[in-house]
Amino acid sequence: MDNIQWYPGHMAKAMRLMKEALSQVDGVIMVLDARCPFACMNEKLNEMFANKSVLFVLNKADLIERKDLNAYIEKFVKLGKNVIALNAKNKGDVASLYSRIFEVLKDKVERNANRGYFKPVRVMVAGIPNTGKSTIINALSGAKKAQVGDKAGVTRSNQWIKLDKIELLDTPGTTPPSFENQEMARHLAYIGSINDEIMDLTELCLCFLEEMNEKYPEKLKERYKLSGSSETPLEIYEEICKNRGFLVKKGEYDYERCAKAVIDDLRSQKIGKIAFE
Ligand SMILES: Nc1nc2c(ncn2[C@@H]2O[C@H](COP(=O)(O)OP(=O)(O)OP(=O)(O)O)[C@@H](O)[C@H]2O)c(=O)[nH]1
Ligand SMILES: [Mg+2]
Repeated sequence: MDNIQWYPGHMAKAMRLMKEALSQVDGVIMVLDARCPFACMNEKLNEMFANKSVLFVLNKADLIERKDLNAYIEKFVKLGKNVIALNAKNKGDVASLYSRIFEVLKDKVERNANRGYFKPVRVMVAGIPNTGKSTIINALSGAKKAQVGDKAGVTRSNQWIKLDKIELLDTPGTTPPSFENQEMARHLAYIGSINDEIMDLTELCLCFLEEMNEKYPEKLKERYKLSGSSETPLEIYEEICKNRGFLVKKGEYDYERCAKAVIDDLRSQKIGKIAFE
């Protein structure tokens, strides 16, 4: 498929405003999607936070198998990173995240305590679009203070959310100015971190079916009642069109409608738990 490239003006601006806010924060929570955490690593953000304490959150941990999650966690630990897995919709997980933030920022918390007056710890929440930054902030604060939505680019400006002991800065999701690794870019597209409108969804669907057919053929077969006779990704694509009745007219497949349905199934977890890396 064509190269994926997405760096709209609001992101360049968001990066600039994040850089400006950096001097006001004690540390950073970098929110990654657990299904493809390395694709979610925006090197521009990592560079920006080089001198800050960073806690990497593998969010949406409920969407992959435990063994895959453990393997990813191990990789981050080996790289010497602070890491925690999270299902932002699980209260116990959110409580663990809250304690972990204070653990990672222990020095800052102690320094604040020694000032003689109370100063909350201030944390920037950053990451590529749609990873669940705003959801995590709402979960930590116990209220719907930040806007959330299942598409890229919901948060459009920095917003401070103040809790008793901690202040969280919600930021807009940002991608790198260019994607050097197109396979990783496709993974971001699958999980809804790239605006669907800039891509050809039929090409994306074909790539997804190819990858699924290699990594999770059984899940694909089960979801779409495949006969097993289709071999190429295109044959599988057309069998899904046929099985689901996605036709423009008799004998002519509606590839577009099928692509939307398949991508929707993936994002609404109807195909099951998938680890892309
Ligand atoms: N299954 C699952 N879904 C989650 C989790 N966390 C967030 N979501 C969903 O992910 C979608 C995106 O959440 P947001 O909080 O808006 O993501 P964001 O990172 O703030 O996105 P931008 O503001 O666009 O950068 C929403 O539909 C959330 O309900 C999680 O741990 N598990
Ligand atoms: Mg947001």
